[in-house]
Amino acid sequence: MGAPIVAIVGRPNVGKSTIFNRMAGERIAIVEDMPGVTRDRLYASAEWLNYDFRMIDTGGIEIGDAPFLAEIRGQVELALDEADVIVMVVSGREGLTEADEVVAKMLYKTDKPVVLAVNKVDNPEMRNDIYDFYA
Ligand SMILES: Nc1nc2c(ncn2[C@@H]2O[C@H](COP(=O)(O)OP(=O)(O)OP(=O)(O)O)[C@@H](O)[C@H]2O)c(=O)[nH]1
Ligand SMILES: [Mg+2]
Repeated sequence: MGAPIVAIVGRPNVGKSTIFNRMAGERIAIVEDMPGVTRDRLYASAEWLNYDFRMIDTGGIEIGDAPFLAEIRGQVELALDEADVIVMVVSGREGLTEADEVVAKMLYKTDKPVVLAVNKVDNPEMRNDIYDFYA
């Protein structure tokens, strides 16, 4: 059996590619402060606490019916099919958004384990803002 696969999903601009690059230990995915930067899925090997695994970075899932949004959602579906574990990333800075709910709905369909990661919690005070995400 190959290494387990972790798929990183979430709405645009929450920091998925930043986490992916950090875990991979190199700058594979483009990171920018604008939504919709990642479109195709990207793969990398990673190691954390002596566990070897593979990661898939995916494009941000957004509300809307533009053709590229449908394409990104299709790419995410492929990543979900391949994954053993899914990490859904949200942003503690912006809080819970409608797009987060769209992502969550896509994940209801899978029976694979989903871990919710609240990113952009940059200081201890911001920890108080994470509880909305229990929804
Ligand atoms: N303040 C703060 N900014 C962050 C953090 N993680 C990432 N960012 C910034 O958030 C912006 C978006 O990061 P990306 O990693 O490109 O986000 P993404 O989810 O891959 O975005 P898409 O590919 O467009 O879906 C960049 O400007 C990052 O530097 C964090 O923990 N705190
Ligand atoms: Mg990205």
